[in-house]
Formats: sequence, structure tokens, C-alpha cells
Amino acid sequence: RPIGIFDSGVGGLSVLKELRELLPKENYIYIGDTLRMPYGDREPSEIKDYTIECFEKLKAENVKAAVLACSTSTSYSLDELKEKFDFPIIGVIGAGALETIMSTENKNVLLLDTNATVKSGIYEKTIAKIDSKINLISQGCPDLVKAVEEGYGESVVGFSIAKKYIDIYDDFDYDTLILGCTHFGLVEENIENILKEVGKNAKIVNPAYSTAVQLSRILEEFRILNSEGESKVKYFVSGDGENFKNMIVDFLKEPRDSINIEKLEVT
Ligand code: DGN
Repeated sequence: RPIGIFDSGVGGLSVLKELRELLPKENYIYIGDTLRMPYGDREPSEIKDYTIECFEKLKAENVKAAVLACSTSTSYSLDELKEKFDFPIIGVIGAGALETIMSTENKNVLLLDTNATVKSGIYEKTIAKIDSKINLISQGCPDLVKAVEEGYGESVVGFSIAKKYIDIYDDFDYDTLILGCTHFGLVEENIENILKEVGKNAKIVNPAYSTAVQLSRILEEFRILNSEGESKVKYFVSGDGENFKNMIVDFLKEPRDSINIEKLEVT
């Protein structure tokens, strides 16, 4: 049985990349709700309904476990999904929050995320349960989500968009920066270069990696790892598949003609 990955768009590719490195023999089903993305400026009820609808598709594909590879959906719908579906589901915030707690020494942390995730306060709450002394400042970066989704996140324009948000916190002495929205994992190198340019010696937390580690441990523990055959990925997108395909080629370095994308019909 395959592993499911869901994001509103291309952001979950950052999680897929890490998962395939850790679990190269698994099959994957990726759903990107590209028609209705970005979720970051939507109402909580819409985020929840759309996410559940996409998870029905993962269920129909008989996934053995799934990653909710979208911080926005994790903020607003993880609890409900866990109640509704009977396969294990992990979000991207738990692992990201833990890694942050272990990373920061001066306890000043900057979070770049979607407006909706920032508004939910979920990172603050999750972190405070373990370390209430951490001072987290959050910034919604909708223009950066758009740049990554449309494929110019790594360009000069994408660089200056990301820098615009980082520049706001010039006076904040943070030692850890969280790439909360999974889209930002696709431009981690740009962010690293910006931090260098502005003279910030901060560690980057990309929850894609810690989330992939968390899932691989769960699969190992329950002994439901796939150990034979060739790994395949099947993509379903609700919007235009061309741009999505370009991102797979650029970011995952997949040969174009090996990419299997199907249309996901949504209401
Ligand atoms: N990758 C999503 C997230 O992590 O929240 C995307 C954002 C969006 O749809 N705005």
C-alpha cells in the first residue's frame, strides 16, 4: 500500500523529497489541490472541508499512512482528519516545533509561514507546551507562497520577495528560523543565502525533514515498511498539471516523461 502526501500545491514536494530519501522502496500518492490553492487566506471551515475532500481520495487509493504536508491544513484540520480516517496521519507542525525547541539556544525564533497558520497560533501553543520561555515571532509570507507555486521562487524575484519578509526582522536577534509553510522548503537555499547576506547566523528548521523522519519511525515500529519492488509516485492535481510537472522536474529532478499526473476532480 502507498503512503499519501497532501498539500494545497507544490509545497508537499519538500516532504516527498525527504521521504523518498529515507524510504526509497515505498510507493507514494501525492495530492495537490492546485485549483483551490492558496489555502493561506481562506476561512478555517474552507480549509477543513477541502482537506477532508482530498483525504477521501487518499482513502480511496488505500494509503497505509499519510502526511498532511501543509502547515495551514495541519493548523485547522489535523484533529478532525485523525477522527475521520483510520490510517495514521501526521502533520508538519509537531516535528517542526520539536526540532525548533532543540535548535534554539537564545530562545528567539522567527517563523515564516502562511497568514492562516500565523493566525492560528499553533506553533506558539505547541512550542509553549514544552518550553514556555521561547519567544516566537511569526510572519505570514503570502507573496512567497505564490512565487514558489508559480515556479519563480528560486529566481532573483523570488529572492527579493523572501528577503522583503526577512528584512522586517533585522533588529530581532533570532538564532533559529522555521520554514513553516512547506512551500518554503523548496527555496531553502535562497533563504540560506539571504540570511548570509543580511548577516544573520540563524539555523534553518525545515519541518519536511523531521516530519519524514517521524513517519519513517512510525512505519518501522508498526512493521509496515515496503521492502521490495521499485518505488513509484502517482500525482493527482485539481488544477493545471503543467506547472506542477515543471516543479517536479526542477525540484525532484525527475525525468519529465516518467511523471504520472492525473486530474483530481474537486467540488
Ligand atoms: N504549503 C502550504 C502550507 O504549508 O501551508 C501552503 C500554503 C497555501 O496554500 N497558502
